[in-house]
Parts: sequence; structure tokens; C-alpha cells
Amino acid sequence: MSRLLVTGGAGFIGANFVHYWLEKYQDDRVVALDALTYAGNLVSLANAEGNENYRFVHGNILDLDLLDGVLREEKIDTIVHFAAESHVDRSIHGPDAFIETNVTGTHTLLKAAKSVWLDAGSSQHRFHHVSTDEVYGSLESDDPPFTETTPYAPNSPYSASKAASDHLVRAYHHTYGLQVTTSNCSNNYGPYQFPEKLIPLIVINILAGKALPIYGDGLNIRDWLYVEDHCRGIDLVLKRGKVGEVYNIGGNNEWTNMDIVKLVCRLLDDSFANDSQLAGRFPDSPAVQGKRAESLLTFVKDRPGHDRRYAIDATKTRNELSYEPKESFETGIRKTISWMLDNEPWWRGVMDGSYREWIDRNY
Ligand code: NAD
Ligand code: TDX
Repeated sequence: MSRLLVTGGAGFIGANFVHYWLEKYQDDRVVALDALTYAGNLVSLANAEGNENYRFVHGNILDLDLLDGVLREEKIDTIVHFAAESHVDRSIHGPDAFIETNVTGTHTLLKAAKSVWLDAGSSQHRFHHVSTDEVYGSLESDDPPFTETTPYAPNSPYSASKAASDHLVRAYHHTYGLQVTTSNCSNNYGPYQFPEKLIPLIVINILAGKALPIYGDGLNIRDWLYVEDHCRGIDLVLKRGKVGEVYNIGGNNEWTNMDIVKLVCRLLDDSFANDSQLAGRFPDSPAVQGKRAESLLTFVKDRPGHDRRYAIDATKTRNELSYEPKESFETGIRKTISWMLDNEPWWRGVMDGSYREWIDRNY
């Protein structure tokens, strides 16, 4: 039986991970810790409420005393560290929060883990750090995908802050013997993703009849992975990964932004054609006016420093841990769109601020 602390548990991937773990390992203790920034939503964890093996702690990874207390009180033996500022565009306009949370916050968590685990002589512990493919920089169209030995070349304040945190995690292993693993994953999509990220933003804008902003020429490439496959990859790293090692997790699923947006447009056109209730629920959607969703495509100014292409080579994770994504892109994107159509209150609450007001009143 393990006792997990999941930082950033109310965020997109963290919440999916909490649900994944509680379902798969029903005897394990899962403590989700989250500062509930704009990106953290307790509603995403509502399905875990009532499970006696689950607890939510409202707290910041910059708070050493709080972390120390939770690690001791809950006898945590495994940290899965998701908490971060995660949106590249925000990092361009306001990098400070990224340095604070991603660099100083990760360092604070490392200090807490060292003090509670190493200083007490615990040999049974694991600090798993969740990182990103963006630390490796940008690929040209004919470059081979990133491996675990690709040199770091982060280009945005976000990816630079993640790279710094990766190095700190590595250093705490090398210098102090903290038992760490790190995974670097490609772009995730799926339920509970905050609608500032490309796929949920496009779905919601189509439903609202708003422009679909395509940065630059729309030919930047990302390697997309269904979020549950990321959770499964982290599970394998925790169970079978070697301490001190880095594992790439990816979907072998490269798409240009333009192709992905057009695919989402087609799938939503089909949804409106097959479900007559959607027209009543989303009267501003182009399908209701007899137009195709693609009519909303709008080229906008490019993201400064926009990385051209990311692609993950997950051979090591496949060979050493038997990792395979289960979801194809075809099934994953359909599931995601269905989830968004079935969970309108979730994304409306996140977007119109009513959910924030509730948090501010209660936390
Ligand atoms: P997210 O922005 O949806 O969630 C981040 C969560 O961290 C939020 O709940 C937020 O409230 C919380 N948080 C932020 N600052 C905090 C602090 N100081 N203390 C405690 N909690 C804090 O992000 P996500 O997309 O779920 O990403 C999770 C992790 O996975 C990040 O570390 C990110 O770098 C990494 N990652 C994300 C992707 C992706 O495609 N989304 C891909 C690879 C890696
Ligand atoms: O409105 C948009 N229009 C657009 O063309 C948005 C929001 C994005 N884009 C482009 C920029 C990227 O090329 O789509 C691509 C995907 O953008 P994001 O969803 O913002 O993701 P990205 O910048 O690739 O970073 C994501 O993947 C790696 C996550 O946000 C990171 O946290 C993760 O580390």
C-alpha cells in the first residue's frame, strides 16, 4: 500500500491522475494538494469526495511548513509533482509566477522531501517529477524526435522554468540521494483541461460561434497524447522505473495545429448533424446558421518565440517499462469532445468566474 501526495491535484492532469489512481489502487491513500490558482478546480475532484482514502489539502508548494506537516502527518511515501504554472502564453506576459511556482516551488517541495525522508533515514520513498517535452526546445521538420538524452534548449519562460526544476530534481538525487524519477511528456488533451489550451478552446469557441485563433501559419506541430495514457505512463514509472532515471512519454501522434483544428471542426459539425438538441443548447454555433465550423478559422499574430515542432521518442519507456498508449487519437478526441458536450457546467463555471467566486468564498 502506498501513500501519495499529488501536487497540483486540482489541475487538468493532476485531477485525472487522482481519479486514475483511486480507481486502480483502491487501498492506497491519495492526498491532493493544490493552491487553487485560476487553473485549479475542485469540481474536477468532486468524484473523489466521499472516498475515505482521499483528502484534499488547500495549500501552496511554496509553503515549506505546510508541506513538511502534510508529509509527516499523512506518512507520505510517494510524491507525484504536477503543480506548476503551465500555459506558455501566460509565461510570455508574466514570467514571475512561473519562476516562483515551477522553480522555487519545486525546490521547496524537494527541501521538504529531503528533510522528512532523508534526514529520517527513510529508504522507501519516491519523488516523481512531471515535466514536459518543451524543455528540449524546438525541432525542424526532418529532425528525429526528442529522446531522454536530447540536450535541453528551452525557449519560453515556461519551458525554461520547467527545465530549471528538472535540473533541481536531478541534483537532489545526485547530491543527497533523494529517490527521484522524472517523466517528460508531450501535449496532453482530455477531460478537465482548462479552456485556454488549444483543443478545449477550439471546442468552446465553435459552440459559441467565436473566432478560432490560429497562431502564425498554423503549421506548428505538436505530439498529442490522451491524458489517461499520460497517467498510465507515470504509473509505470512509479512501479517499474529506475531511481534517478528520466522517461519520455508520448503518443507518436504528430499533428499541425491547422489539421487538428480542422479535425475538431469536422467532428463538431458531425455532432450537430447527429444530435438535434445541440442546436437549442448552442444557438450561436455555425452549424445552426447552416455554416461549417471551419468558417470560424482566423489567423492571428504568432506567439513570440513559438516552437515549431515537438515530437517524443518513447522507445526507452516502451522497452523498459512496456509502455503503450491505449487510446488512439481518433477515439481520444471523440471522447474529449463528448466529455465537453456532457460537462457544459464544468467549463462554463471555469470560464464565467462563478466557480472562482465559490472558491474565494470557501477557501
Ligand atoms: P494545469 O495548469 O491544468 O494545473 C496546474 C495545477 O497546479 C493547478 O491546479 C494549480 O492550481 C496548481 N498550482 C499552481 N501553482 C501552485 C502552487 N504554487 N502550489 C500548489 N499548486 C499550484 O496544468 P496541467 O496541464 O495539469 O499540467 C500539470 C503538470 O504537467 C505541469 O507540471 C506541466 O508542466 C506538466 N505537463 C503538462 C502537459 C500538458 O499538455 N498539459 C504536458 C507535459 C507536462
Ligand atoms: O489559441 C490558440 N491558437 C493556437 O494556434 C492556442 C491557445 C494555441 N495555439 C497553438 C500554439 C501551439 O503551437 O496551438 C499549439 C498548442 O498550444 P497550447 O495548447 O497552448 O499548448 P503548448 O504551448 O504546446 O504547451 C502544452 O504542451 C506542453 C501545455 O500547455 C504545456 O503545459 C505542456 O508542457
